[in-house]
Amino acid sequence: MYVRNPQVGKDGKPTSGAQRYKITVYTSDVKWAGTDANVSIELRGDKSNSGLRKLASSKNDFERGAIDEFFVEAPDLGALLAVDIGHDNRGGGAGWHLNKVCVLYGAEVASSPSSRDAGTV
Ligand SMILES: [Ca+2]
Repeated sequence: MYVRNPQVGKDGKPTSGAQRYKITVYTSDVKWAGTDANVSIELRGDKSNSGLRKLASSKNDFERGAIDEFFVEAPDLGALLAVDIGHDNRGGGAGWHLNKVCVLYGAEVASSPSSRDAGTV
């Protein structure tokens, strides 16, 4: 699943200067942890930030105990400083318990502190 932006060429590969960020989202394995709300992420680096990107796939993602992977293309953000993830509170039982989110880019992995309730974007 890809969240595309204009930095991506016709062949789906990043144009020069773009980076591909692999986002792995771990939903907690607790009651009512899953959500059907629209989940968005923003990656903030020391050079730039990605802007808000919707994370969605064709399947029912962000369910209890699930691990969902997404790719976000963005210009090189520099060193990743912060990852904001949240949802729009839509749908029944929108509340979402996020265990953690990992961002893989280049050779580096950034991981959030474990276990928290995801806020609303
Ligand atoms: Ca869902």
